[in-house]
Amino acid sequence: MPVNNRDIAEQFSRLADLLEVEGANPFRVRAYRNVARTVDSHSRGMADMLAQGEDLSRLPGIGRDLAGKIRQIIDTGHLPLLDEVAQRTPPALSELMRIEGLGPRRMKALYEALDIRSLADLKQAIDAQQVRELAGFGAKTEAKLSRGIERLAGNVARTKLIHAEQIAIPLIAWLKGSKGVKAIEVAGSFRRRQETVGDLDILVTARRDADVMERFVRYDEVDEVVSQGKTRSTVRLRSGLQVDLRVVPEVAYGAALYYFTGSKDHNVAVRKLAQKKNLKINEYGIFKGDERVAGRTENEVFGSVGLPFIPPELRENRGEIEAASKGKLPELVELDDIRGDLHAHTHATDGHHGLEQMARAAQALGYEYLAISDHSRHVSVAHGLDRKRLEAQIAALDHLNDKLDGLVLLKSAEVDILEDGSLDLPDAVLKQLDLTVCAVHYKFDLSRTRQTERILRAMDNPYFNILAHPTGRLINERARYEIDLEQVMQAARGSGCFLELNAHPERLDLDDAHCKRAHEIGLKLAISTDAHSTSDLELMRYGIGQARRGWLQADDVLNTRSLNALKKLLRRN
Ligand code: DGT
Ligand code: CA
Ligand code: CA
Repeated sequence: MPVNNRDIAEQFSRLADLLEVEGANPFRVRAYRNVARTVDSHSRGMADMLAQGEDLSRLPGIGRDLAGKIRQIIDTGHLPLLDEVAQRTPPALSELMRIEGLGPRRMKALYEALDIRSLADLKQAIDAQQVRELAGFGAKTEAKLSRGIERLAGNVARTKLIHAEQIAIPLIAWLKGSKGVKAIEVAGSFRRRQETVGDLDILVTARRDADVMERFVRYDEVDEVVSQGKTRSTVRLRSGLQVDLRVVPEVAYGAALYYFTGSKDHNVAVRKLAQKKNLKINEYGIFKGDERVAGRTENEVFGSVGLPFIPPELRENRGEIEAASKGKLPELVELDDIRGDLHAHTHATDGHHGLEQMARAAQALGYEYLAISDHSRHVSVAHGLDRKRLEAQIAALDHLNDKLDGLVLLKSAEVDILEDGSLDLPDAVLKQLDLTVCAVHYKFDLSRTRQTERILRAMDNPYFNILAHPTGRLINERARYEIDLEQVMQAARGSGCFLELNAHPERLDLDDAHCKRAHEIGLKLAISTDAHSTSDLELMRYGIGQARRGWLQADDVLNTRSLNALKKLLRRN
């Protein structure tokens, strides 16, 4: 991997930090910081420039000596001076310096006032509330350092996509309020619709005189401005989510959008393709030699390497580049393809709304059908349905269906799969339903073999249709239970059962890789919201995002079918 400008800049700013803690000459410290800034914001890669025989010492603020140091980094990946300085700094100090929010000045104060020499020292001082007492610190800084330590340890959960979206939408609206903003888009894992995101990567094109950067750092939710520059700034919001904003020229917008959408693995693979054509792809454009040959749109980027547009959700280097080059990209399922929802609750069990309200919400979405699938008894929700109550609901559904226009409410139930693999309602009532949604809600800790057998056994019941949230995971909260999903998927396909892709953003269960596997073996999935309220029905789009990441086409998805076709598919022989 060629060394990029960001890596070079990071080494110089680390060097500056360490020297500052040592109390080195402030001019020298500033000189290194300047190099970091110059390199980071330079529009061309230092490595490329060197390769083309250009003289780096002609860059502003970079003399012979500094140009030589840049060359060392490019040649060896290391800056010997940094290694040397890091060696004589107490090792814990240079580790501590990696904590976000802990700059050299604060580091020095902690070192001198509280003799903090290690992460453990710092944690202890924070717990004892000593840090907030230091001049220039305060409780807020103390809390920030505490978060920084967690983040360093990798303990901070990634942000669920839905939360990231709730944060991104008002932020984008705020940025659009800046005069001179033209295009604006969130790239990164957010655009790829990954179930969680590490940070937000926002790209903007703007008129020269736009004040978008100033506006960004002034945003009400900003907790800390991590860095601010003309073309790139980073802030940490109160929620803890970090946001990068980059202002890019219009001629390079497509290249930047492409680059920062990632994923990194995908980018690397496409860059290799480009190299074979003697082209260079980076965030500034597509270059033939020194000439920018493309980069205004993403289509131009793909076109230049002879590929069709690859949807962001597929850009994970999981075969999409090969598929694209053979003209075999899947035609991914879209929200518009969805004709109904096969998993929803009412206040008969743990939902918030009644049958009619749910029906009206489904009509508003233009659905042809909505399955009402309230819980059976075993699950620990209040008032799980027994046979008698379910039969009463069935009667109510018949009655309501007579009145409804355009929408059919399907009779269903979310039936517990008991520990021995039997279902929680008698066949005599199950056979009155249009479909069952069957699920594991307890005994998550069975061995893999027993959990798998439990589910296989449940699928032997002729009234079993769809396995709901097949792994039981809750994102960031509960790991999946042990289960041989491959075996379960094969068995489902063999016996006319289906698996659910639960669209709820806390679940997204199946995950993308398992969706892709289902697609490969020809097992159809239901994308279902598991709605507990009318507004939950709108969570479908998260399921669609995950389905697209899993290469699913409309054909792979049960609920893209007309009611008649669906009923045929649900009939097991
Ligand atoms: P995240 O934030 O962890 O959920 O994941 P991403 O994919 O948003 O990653 P992030 O924010 O670190 O970077 C955004 C995109 O920028 C990433 O998807 C690809 C691109 N990128 C970042 N670093 C590199 C790199 O070293 N090489 C290449 N080729 N691309 C990179
Ligand atoms: Ca990101
Ligand atoms: Ca980022």
